[in-house]
Amino acid sequence: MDENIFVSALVTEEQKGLYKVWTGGLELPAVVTGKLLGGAEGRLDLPVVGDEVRAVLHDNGEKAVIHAVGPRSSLLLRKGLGGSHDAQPLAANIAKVFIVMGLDGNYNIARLERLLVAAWDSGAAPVVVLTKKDLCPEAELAGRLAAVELAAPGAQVLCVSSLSGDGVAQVEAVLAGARCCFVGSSGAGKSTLLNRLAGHAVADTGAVRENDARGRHTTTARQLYFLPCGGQVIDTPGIREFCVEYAGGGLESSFSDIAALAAGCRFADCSHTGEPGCAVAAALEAGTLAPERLKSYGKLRRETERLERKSDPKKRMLANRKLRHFGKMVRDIGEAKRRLRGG
Ligand SMILES: Nc1nc2c(ncn2[C@@H]2O[C@H](COP(=O)(O)OP(=O)(O)O)[C@@H](O)[C@H]2O)c(=O)[nH]1
Ligand SMILES: [Mg+2]
Ligand SMILES: [Zn+2]
Repeated sequence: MDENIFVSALVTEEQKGLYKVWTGGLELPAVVTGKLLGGAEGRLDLPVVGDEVRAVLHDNGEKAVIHAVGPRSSLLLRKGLGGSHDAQPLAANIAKVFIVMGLDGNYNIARLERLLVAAWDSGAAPVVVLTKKDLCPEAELAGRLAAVELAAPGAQVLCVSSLSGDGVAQVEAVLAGARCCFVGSSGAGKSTLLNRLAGHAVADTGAVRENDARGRHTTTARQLYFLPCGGQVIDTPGIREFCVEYAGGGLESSFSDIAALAAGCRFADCSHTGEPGCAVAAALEAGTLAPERLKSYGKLRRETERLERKSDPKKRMLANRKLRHFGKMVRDIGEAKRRLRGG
């Protein structure tokens, strides 16, 4: 039997609950333990890119399982409309937040001010990086720089062209030896600057490749890059994409059997908790759906909804009511089966 030998590891990537961690000179795929997931009261209790975690290696050291998240020295959050409960963590343990803004049409002081608030809130030092210097007419540059410096007291302000390389050395000097995070709206030039700093293409650039046909972001991973200058950068995708889809779509795919049954329920929004004409309950009765299967689905759904509830008090109330019914139904069915078996 495997002994549980704990190692410390750095979280380098997060994509919908699947992680990568850096440990012992290797980057390994990682998941969190059920205990950590189940005990998490919200997204903030789960690993974030930049976190130091305690993990156990499995499969001859090819996979890691994360057992605990270490204390954070800083945490950058994107706060949602619902205030602090639906805050989305973007990066942990960063020394500096690079707020990237283009000197082209991307230039927007109001947005910069909001990002500065988030950066200061994180506990890390904000740095403003104005990109696309080559696209800014000489006559406008001084005025724009002055406006940015006025909006960003206490923050360093840098100006670069990732195309020509002008100003990149200053960015490297500020980055060197520090773990940083890039934030900024889509199209600001984050990935282009990152590629320039890396010396080769590590991140997708350009609006077209970041969006699928429906205009949604497809590059949803948060990822940490080790750069030749000795710095580390966590690139965050555009601001729009992050939401509580967390296990939502994946849950339906993993339980496509239940989803297929649910399609036959009389009510489109059937919660399978005793509504008339429920095809899921009928399948349970008929023995074509195993109660264990429904139970696992319920457990995972609870985990997803626990995250969602944080963001919406009304949803929270409804979810609690539904879950009570759901638990009771599973118990009742289990008891009925035991009675049938004569147990
Ligand atoms: N001319 C010019 N174009 C740039 C510069 N930086 C980025 N771009 C362009 O701006 C667009 C968006 O850049 P990207 O790095 O994908 O932005 P991101 O969404 O913040 O990662 C791309 O078409 C880049 O080629 C720059 O310094 N100069
Ligand atoms: Mg990008
Ligand atoms: Zn149903």
